[in-house]
Amino acid sequence: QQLVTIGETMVSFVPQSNEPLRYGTTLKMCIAGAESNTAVGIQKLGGTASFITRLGDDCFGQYILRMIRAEGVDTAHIKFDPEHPTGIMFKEPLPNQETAVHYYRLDSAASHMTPDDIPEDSIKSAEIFHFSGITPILGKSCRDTIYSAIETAKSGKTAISFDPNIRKKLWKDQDFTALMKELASMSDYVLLGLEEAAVLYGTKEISRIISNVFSSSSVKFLAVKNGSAGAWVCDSDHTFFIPPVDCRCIEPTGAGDAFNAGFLSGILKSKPLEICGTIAAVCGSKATETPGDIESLITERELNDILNH
Ligand code: KDG
Repeated sequence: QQLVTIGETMVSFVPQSNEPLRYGTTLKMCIAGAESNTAVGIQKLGGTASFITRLGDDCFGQYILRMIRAEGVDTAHIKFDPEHPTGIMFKEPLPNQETAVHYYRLDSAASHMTPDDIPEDSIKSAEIFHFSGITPILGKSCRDTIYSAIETAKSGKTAISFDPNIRKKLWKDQDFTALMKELASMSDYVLLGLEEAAVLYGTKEISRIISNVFSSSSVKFLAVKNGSAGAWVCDSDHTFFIPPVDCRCIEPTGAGDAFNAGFLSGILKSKPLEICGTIAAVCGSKATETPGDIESLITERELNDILNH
């Protein structure tokens, strides 16, 4: 596969109206998970992706497997854990067009992943190993799993792609800033939000973010995402501002993962850096047009139609 990624996928219950959950709004069953979102995004853009996780041996785990496999993602290395449940989450609309997330994922199957769950060959044979900062904070065994996958990627020719995906709700009272910075410094591609850059590097000034991130010699490309205000894509010598793309935003969760899928699919097709940024911006903006995370990830044909008009 071109891209391999490891993470937790949850069943996500998505409200069908703007009512707060405490009034018993109708919910639709969807899937959510930063890494599986990106894997599905790559696959829809004509690439090949493999997703590694543990699911509970329950109806939710079976649903997630069906959903991911239906998109063509390689699921051969997904394991079912008979002892722990599949994580679930609920989205709740907030008055200011933002979304609150309620997690029920403590002690989930995915949080019990271990380095033994990761087939070395599939990491070594991939062009890119992508992960987010969510997985290594799910627990010690998940952290070990990610470090082991990084080591395997580094022992081969697999590029490492990292998005810190900071979820303060999961950080609770722990500070994972140092861990996130270390993981970024070990990566080839660092894809992060402007707000996340401010948390990690104490600045929102793009030139200072660039000098912080590129102080590690392993980093080759950086993307800084700023939602509806656009993005920057950089290598150590060039910075391109990528203007925002028009969309009819309904719910923004997952836009960053879609941006990553677009960016990495451009890299996989050896496109110039600025074009990778443009593809990423189109994918990210279009991903906001449905309430779920993956339903509005665009296909290669849709991308080409947008780029050509
Ligand atoms: O990036 C979107 C993710 O945040 C969402 O799909 C859920 O992965 C998720 C998480 O752990 O919050």
